[in-house]
Amino acid sequence: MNAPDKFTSLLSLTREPFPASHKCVIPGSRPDLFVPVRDVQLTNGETVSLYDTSGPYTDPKVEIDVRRGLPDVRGAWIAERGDTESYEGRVHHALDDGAKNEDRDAQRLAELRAGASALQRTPRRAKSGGNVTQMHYARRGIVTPEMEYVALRENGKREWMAEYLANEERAKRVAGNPMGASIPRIITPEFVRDEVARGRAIIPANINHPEVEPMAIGRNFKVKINANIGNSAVTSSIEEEVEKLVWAIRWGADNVMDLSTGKNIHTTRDWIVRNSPVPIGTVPIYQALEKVGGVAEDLTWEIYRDTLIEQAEQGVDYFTIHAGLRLPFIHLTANRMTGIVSRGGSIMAKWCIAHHKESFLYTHFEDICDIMKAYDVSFSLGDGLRPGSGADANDEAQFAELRTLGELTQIAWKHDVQTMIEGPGHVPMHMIQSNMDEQLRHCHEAPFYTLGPLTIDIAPGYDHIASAIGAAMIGWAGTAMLCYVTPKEHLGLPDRDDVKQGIIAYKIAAHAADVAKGHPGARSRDDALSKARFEFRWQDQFNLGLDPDTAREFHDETLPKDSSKVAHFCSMCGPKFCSMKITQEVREYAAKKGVAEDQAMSEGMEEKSKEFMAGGGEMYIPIKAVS
Ligand code: IRN
Ligand code: FE2
Repeated sequence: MNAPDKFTSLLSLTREPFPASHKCVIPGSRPDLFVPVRDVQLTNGETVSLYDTSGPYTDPKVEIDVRRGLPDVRGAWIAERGDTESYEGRVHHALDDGAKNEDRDAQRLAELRAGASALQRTPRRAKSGGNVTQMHYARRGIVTPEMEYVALRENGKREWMAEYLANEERAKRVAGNPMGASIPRIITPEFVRDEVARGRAIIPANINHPEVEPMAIGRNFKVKINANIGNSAVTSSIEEEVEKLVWAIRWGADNVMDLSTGKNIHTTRDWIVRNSPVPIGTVPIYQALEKVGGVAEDLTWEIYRDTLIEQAEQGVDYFTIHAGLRLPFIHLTANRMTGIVSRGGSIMAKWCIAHHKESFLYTHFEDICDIMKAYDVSFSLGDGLRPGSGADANDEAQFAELRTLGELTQIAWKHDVQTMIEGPGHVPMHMIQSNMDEQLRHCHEAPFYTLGPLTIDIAPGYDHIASAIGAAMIGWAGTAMLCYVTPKEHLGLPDRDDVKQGIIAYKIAAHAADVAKGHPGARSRDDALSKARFEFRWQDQFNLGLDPDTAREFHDETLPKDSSKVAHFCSMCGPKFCSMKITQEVREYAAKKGVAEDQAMSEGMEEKSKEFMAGGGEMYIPIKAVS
């Protein structure tokens, strides 16, 4: 069978390792537990280890065949717990979804089937009536390998264990964080267990997704970001969706949600889950709606329940479920500027109104919990009533739903089902803090996961920026995961470049929050980069950045020569007016003359002023003069 060339070439492009980087591992307490990190080799001999979400894709030593899927990370851990069984799932029957499409040519269908069946795994579930959630283990005092993995990953240091043992005191929580977070200096497996047990963090890791590299979402951990991908009826192919996944995690997406609608939903998801080292989330109501031909009123609990099971068998790690949107809340949106903007929310509102009945997601919530705990799928309780404009922010509809999500959290926790809470949306800056306050008040510290929020509504084409501002603020306030927004938000489907722009904007927001929250190790990357910048180690400056390619390209634009990559100036100020260069000269001057730095500064400035006047007194140096 011919592999589509376009895909192969795209994928090899994305597998390019980062410059001056290689994948290394932090070994854990057992031989099959090691956490990958990206080591950046600096020109001064130092190495900086970075948290890495890209899985094996950036490791040229690993052979990857997307038609077979990634190797297992945690298959043995799941098996040795002895509490699951494999069974004949629904995966096979669902393969034909969308097969009736007239426009599908036979060869293509055969190819898809062949690909999908190679990828299919026999599903597992908890042995009858059992519970296999990380929360269930945590609450019984069990530290799972997944929890240890998370601890190693959050610390990001090889020597953490030695450091921990040498000074156990330091592992205690640090007080005094301005936003009330309590991140310990050293994150231990026991700390992770405790956070999961009390519901303050989740580890989304379906037992049918053994390929996942475990990660945690919680406010005492690094702030995470989610990228949405997904085909719609008209646009992309399955291969392109896998490519988008690989591309998204390359730039740092911690989680990816597959929001596919239209044809081949099931098969697309098989490809994505089997090839994903990051947790995958979905909104199952989208597929359920496809099954009833797009007519919301025709949805039933049974169709929805079967869809949950089908996706749980495939290995989806968390489900957005809009169960807090209740019939009595719908009228609260009547006078809104922008009504109901959530896709899932509007589907459920339509169903409730058509039948004048309470939402089946709400009435069957405990039945849903039973499915979640049999596979360890986490709840992402949807915000169907989030505001779609600044004008609607923090209104009664939004908060009535939020309070209901709090109620549902307690029901989920009764079943030991891991839960996070989705939040807005569009919220002006001065109203952001109260969103976090209300969430903490009503949702019992379950992790908050927000979409932005967009701080203003006048930036179509730039909503990744409008929303990253809000995301940084709410991340600092304690939100655990930020759902990215791309420049195409409100306008169209994001392409490859939009996905990257959205992710980088959100990495900025998340990292800004980590630095402000004092997450151990967050600032060290900033420090390493600043040092490189001050010492004119250009390559190191590029390579430590979030996007080395763009940094290098921008520098090349004005100073293309290789020699300028070691030059002690840049094209902004030119060789004579570089503030950093001057500071270094002042320091040298002070050392040489044995005078204090501020005295040297004024003497040095005087000299510089003479030099400046002698040079013609021009503020801007023509590019030619410096290249
Ligand atoms: C995140 C926070 N609030 C909403 N989200 C994301 O929006 C959610 O995780 C999913 O990716 C998408 C669901 O959109 P609808 O169906 O609520 O519009
Ligand atoms: Fe919006």
